[in-house]
Amino acid sequence: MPPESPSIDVVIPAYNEEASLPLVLAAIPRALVSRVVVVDNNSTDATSEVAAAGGAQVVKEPQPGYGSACLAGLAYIRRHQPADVVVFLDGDFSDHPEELPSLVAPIGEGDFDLVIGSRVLGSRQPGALLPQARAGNFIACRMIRALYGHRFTDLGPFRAISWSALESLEMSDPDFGWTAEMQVKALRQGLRVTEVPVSYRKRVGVSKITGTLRGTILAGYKILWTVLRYSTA
Ligand SMILES: Nc1nc2c(ncn2[C@@H]2O[C@H](COP(=O)(O)OP(=O)(O)O)[C@@H](O)[C@H]2O)c(=O)[nH]1
Ligand SMILES: [Mg+2]
Repeated sequence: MPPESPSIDVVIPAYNEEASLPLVLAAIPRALVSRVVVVDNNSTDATSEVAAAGGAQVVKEPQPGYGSACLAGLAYIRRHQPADVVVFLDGDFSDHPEELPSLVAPIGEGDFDLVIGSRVLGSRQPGALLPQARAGNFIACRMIRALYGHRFTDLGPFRAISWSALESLEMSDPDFGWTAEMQVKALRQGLRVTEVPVSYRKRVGVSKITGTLRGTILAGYKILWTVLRYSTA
């Protein structure tokens, strides 16, 4: 039985997010969080500096990619006394960090191992979730349902997972397959997964993934491939 109020590490992958990161860091309910790790992949702006000024532990990862950044954050945590739960959060201020308690609650109550913040179930500012992201999510969730028999509504980045469950997943995706990999591996391993609604607003600064044609194509391809790949593993 996990404790009622688990200790929490927050991992934020960030690439050129100097404008949004201070807002993200200020909105995290710090009293509930042991440590915030910002993973910077060769940003050319002041991402690392604003992260440190906002009280985060800065980890630098030369290998580019969303998954590589998350892996580097986890490697750091593994070496420095992991908390009970890891919360992943983007650095763009699209998510509402103050909603962290509702993400962690199902784990703290001992009922679940992985909790996905669903932007589809939550309230979205018009235009916040781009049409290509909505379509990609929908297709990926349909495929997951067909291949794994579980109904997700989103592959959102704001999520909570117990450290022990996360370690058992042996995450490996270096880029856009990261979120899907976590969800399908959790299903394959029979982890207890659920979703809670989260709010979503337009990001501060420039999109690196679904706001670009290249990012959309690469992410769409990689996510669907990841869903397929682990279905036969
Ligand atoms: N460290 C790191 N962070 C990244 C990389 N690509 C995107 N991010 C971060 O991942 C999050 C999501 O990216 P974003 O540009 O918002 O993509 P979108 O939500 O699809 O528009 C943001 O916090 C980005 O700074 C990367 O290569 N390395
Ligand atoms: Mg974003």
